[in-house]
Amino acid sequence: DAPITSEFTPWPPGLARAYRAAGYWRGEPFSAWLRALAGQFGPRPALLGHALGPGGQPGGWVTRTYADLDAAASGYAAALAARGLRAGDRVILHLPNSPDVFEVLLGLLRLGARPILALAAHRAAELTAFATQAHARALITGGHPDAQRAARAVQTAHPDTLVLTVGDPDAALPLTPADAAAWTEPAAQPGVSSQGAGDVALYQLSGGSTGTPKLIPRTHDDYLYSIRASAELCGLTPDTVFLAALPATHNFTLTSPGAFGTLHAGGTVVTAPGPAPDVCAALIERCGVTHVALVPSALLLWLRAPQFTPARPGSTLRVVQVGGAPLAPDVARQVPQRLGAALQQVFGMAEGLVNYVRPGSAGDVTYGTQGRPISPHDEILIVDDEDRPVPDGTPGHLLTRGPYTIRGYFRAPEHNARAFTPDGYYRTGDIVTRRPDGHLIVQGRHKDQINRGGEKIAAEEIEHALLGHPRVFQAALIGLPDPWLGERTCAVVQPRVDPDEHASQALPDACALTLELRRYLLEQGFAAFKLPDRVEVLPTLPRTPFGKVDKPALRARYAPTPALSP
Ligand code: J2J
Repeated sequence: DAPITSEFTPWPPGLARAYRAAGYWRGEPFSAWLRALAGQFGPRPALLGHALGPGGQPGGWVTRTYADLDAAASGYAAALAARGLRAGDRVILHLPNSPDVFEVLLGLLRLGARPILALAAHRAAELTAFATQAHARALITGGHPDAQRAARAVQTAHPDTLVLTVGDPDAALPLTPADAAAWTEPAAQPGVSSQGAGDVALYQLSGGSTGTPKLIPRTHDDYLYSIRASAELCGLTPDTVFLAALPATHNFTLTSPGAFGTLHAGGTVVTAPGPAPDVCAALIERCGVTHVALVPSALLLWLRAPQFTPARPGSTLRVVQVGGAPLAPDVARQVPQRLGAALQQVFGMAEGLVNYVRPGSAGDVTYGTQGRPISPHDEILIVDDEDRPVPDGTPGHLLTRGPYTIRGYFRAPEHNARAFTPDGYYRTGDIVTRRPDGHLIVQGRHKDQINRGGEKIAAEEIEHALLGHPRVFQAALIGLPDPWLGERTCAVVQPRVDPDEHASQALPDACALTLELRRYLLEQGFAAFKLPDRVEVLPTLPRTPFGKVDKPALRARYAPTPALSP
């Protein structure tokens, strides 16, 4: 096992004091936050949706009030404690969208265990990597056969990791909430808080650009600040009904302002299994949904769906938030007319910084920018390749630090040295311009990551995996423009040549290799969204003068010519 190096990089004490003095960090952990919400909004509906059922299939429709949710959190905390889990334990949370996700998540937070927020699409490769890095004590998953298979693979690699299954009473270790009364808050020791709000509450996941996915430690103080400030900035109220259609534990869906922001305002969260327009249209009508968060690829589907276009008279939908990937201004402009709701652009990242277009902004801001930071204490630098600030309007690298942006990834000292400046700015990897009024426009990316419809793929992770295939000598994963997803992936492979057979050997057929490599990556346990959409074969990969694979050259070679693109 790797030695424990740096688990958490704190903010400098002077800044931490300033963030407390400004009222951003309130010293309140999630458990107390939930207790206060239950006191304030007790009988109001907090969660609606299909519970998780046996086999990972949707179970019965449930309505949970704030009081129910608080009780469920205590019940899960007690049940987890009965399984031997303790405050500080890291636990992988791997559940499909359902009210259960939030109940279990809040139960873990009440216990003081630290959830690692896996995506439901993750499989054995990702879950095992999290378990390995974090020495996870447990994996909480659903009964779907794919999830159970992935869980067994995690357990094979880490026999000590407990697998607990939600929604499936026949599972080996089913997880159901105990009686809330079974939970007693750990006695506060004088001078020591059992759950300091400055401690790590949970781990978000980085979209990443390296071979192993990085964990993002978020504290109670910093995460709750971003949630509260987001809810206020977006004007959420107890009448807000938020549809969680994207993966529930993704930073956008959970906190911008998302499900937690909605709970903070006393509103109602409705869970959808995914963003499919037919299912979501039915939920909007059934539950009176007012707000939804979408990635651009999902928005494109909604804009063309007969359920939404033309906009329904009397529809309750008021705000469609779009973020996670670039949104073309001409698509943005279609939202009010076609969906009958306002557009709000959101440009955020699990590492922290979130930018919003403020509600009611002028058209050029609403449709043509990705907003400005939440906090007056968010520091923004836009710099050239030598870290020198560029003037407004000139594209540059976006660097940021502030009251809810991390100072370091979990146990990744070498990567941290590259991903942060010596004075603590996070290098986002995004290329942006700033308007004189402070609004940011995302222009591109300077990180070896592919944004496939909002789902982030670290090229290196898949390149490494492909090298394990017997026919692959070198591999480069690139993104190519796609009208629906924004980008799709292409693996360019330099095949392994048998030295006995000489160079006269024909190159393998790209079509056959596509199927073979996709199957191989599935067998290796990668999430389906990471499988290359296309595979190309070259006798040698082009190199830069420094010997790195020349990805711009590969993109130019395989991208559709502009005249042919839609
Ligand atoms: C272009 N690129 C964007 C946007 C994110 C709110 C919203 C999104 C995320 C998210 C999030 C973009 N236009 N509007 O965590 O709280 C790309 C950038 C960014 C990366 C972060 C939130 N909004 N992006 O997408 O951690 O490249 O968070 O650095 O998944 O997505 O990805 P992620």
